[in-house]
Amino acid sequence: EEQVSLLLKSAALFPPPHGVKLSYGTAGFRADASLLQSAVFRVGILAALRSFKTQSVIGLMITASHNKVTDNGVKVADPNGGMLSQDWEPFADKLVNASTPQLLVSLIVEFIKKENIRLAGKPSAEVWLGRDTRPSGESLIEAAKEGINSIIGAAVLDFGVLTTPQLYWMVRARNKGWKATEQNYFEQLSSSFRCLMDLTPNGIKVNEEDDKLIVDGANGVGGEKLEILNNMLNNLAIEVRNCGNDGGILNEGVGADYVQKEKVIPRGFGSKDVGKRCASLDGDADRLVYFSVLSDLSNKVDLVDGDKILSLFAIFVKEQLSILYKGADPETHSSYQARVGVVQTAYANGASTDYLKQSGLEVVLTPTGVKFLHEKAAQYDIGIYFEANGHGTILFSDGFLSWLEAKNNELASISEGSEEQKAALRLLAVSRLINQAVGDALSGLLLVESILQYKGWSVHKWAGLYEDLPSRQLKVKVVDRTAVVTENAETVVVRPLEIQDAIIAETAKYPRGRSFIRPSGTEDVIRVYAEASTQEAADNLANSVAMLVD
Ligand code: NG1
Ligand code: ZN
Repeated sequence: EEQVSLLLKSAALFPPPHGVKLSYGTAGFRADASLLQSAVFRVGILAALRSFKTQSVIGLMITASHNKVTDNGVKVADPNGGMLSQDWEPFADKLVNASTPQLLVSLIVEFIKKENIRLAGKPSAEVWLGRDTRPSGESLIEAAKEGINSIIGAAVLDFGVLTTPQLYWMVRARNKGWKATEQNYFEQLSSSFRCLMDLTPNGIKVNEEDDKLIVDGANGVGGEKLEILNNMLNNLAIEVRNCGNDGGILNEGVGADYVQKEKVIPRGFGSKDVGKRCASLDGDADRLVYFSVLSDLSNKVDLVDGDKILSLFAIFVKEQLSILYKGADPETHSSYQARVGVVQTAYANGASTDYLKQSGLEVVLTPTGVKFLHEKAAQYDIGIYFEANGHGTILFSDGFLSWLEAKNNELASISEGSEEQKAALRLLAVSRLINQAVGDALSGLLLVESILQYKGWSVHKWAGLYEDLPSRQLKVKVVDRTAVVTENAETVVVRPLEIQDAIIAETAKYPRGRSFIRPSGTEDVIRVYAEASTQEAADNLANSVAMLVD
């Protein structure tokens, strides 16, 4: 009774905007920030219920990532630091689109019954909040708090400005009973990075001025957090630009999405940077790409995208495993054949998939969206996933990690300091450095840097692992993006009926041609992707496929 009237009262303060239908897409709810007060309030309620249901801390993040500064969004982190369980997404949609407080409350009552959620008076639910640097974030956080506080017994902790991966990392750590503050996050990243650097072969020089890494912070949260991390490291030289404190606008002409899609240098970079190793973060620092500035004054970059970061990680992991196994005497040793899986989406450059397969790795495709990649990667002992846009991480299974710990102890007693033991230590350090909750630009960057050191590679050497096939992405505005339905990890259109045959016919005209379309999960558009052996061919193919969509 008390609960119902509290909900009715607070819901009346957050009327949903007229004529707007939101859906929990690839990355939560996203829209122009002015449309989101009601949605965020209601997601606050959902997060509190989720916390009661799971009896764990739940995260709620206010961000629209790489989208423009006037947009915002909200997404929920489950107890393990992953995305909200997919079976709650339909409830999220219904909740956010309910037109009146009465309807909202009846949906909640019905759902609580169906899910058998037991609300309790004393604080027994807890939601942790974070936001990126968008100005609209402050009032949206207040809306989230109102939502959480309208469920009796739910507590809220506001951490202010964080990167998405920081909040998700903290939620996961908290629920595992580990140290879970932002400071703990920085300490774990810096100490495991130091450990990896200490294990690099002798003779590799670090910290030289001309070997400095230059990072574009997208004028968002990532730059300021990277500065903090940087101050805790003494074996890496980083210069951060586009921190957002010099009037630059979030994601405008800067950031990982811009650099990856346009393949041009971000603001603040120029001819002085030719040949240097550069990296770019996105607005909430869960994406990372590397690049180097070309010398031809064209503003173009040599892009090292998520696929190449994935390739670097995958060959490193494979190499360490083979060092580890080399010493294993099959008679006496517990040999554990770790299953290594590499997970990509249809956006992965075809040349990367070929390269990975030729390197003897098992590659699988999933639909776009971190939740799908993450879920698939979690099925392996070591699952490495990346989207071409730079979002990804490496997941280690609990079983493999305990085997590795034991192996390391065994090696320490029989062959302390051997190559095998170093390989075990490196893999353990990677598992602590790389964010196990979600793709994380900061931890990804430190892992890239340590692997480049280990191998003694320049960014050019790395970029040359394979040559990307030229590609083109387009978007076509449509009235109803759900009219397009796909299958086979989005590589095949099944509705509208005729389109797939037409795409196949177009693609067949181009050597190494490949093309697919899919409805975006974050914008009202159909996305078109094409690749082919030349840029002109990729452009033409993309254009003619886009024409089929209209
Ligand atoms: P949509 O709008 O569903 O294509 C985009 C990215 C995803 C993912 C999400 C979440 C592309 C082609 N798509 O999703 O990979 O990062 O945003 O931010 O880059
Ligand atoms: Zn992001």
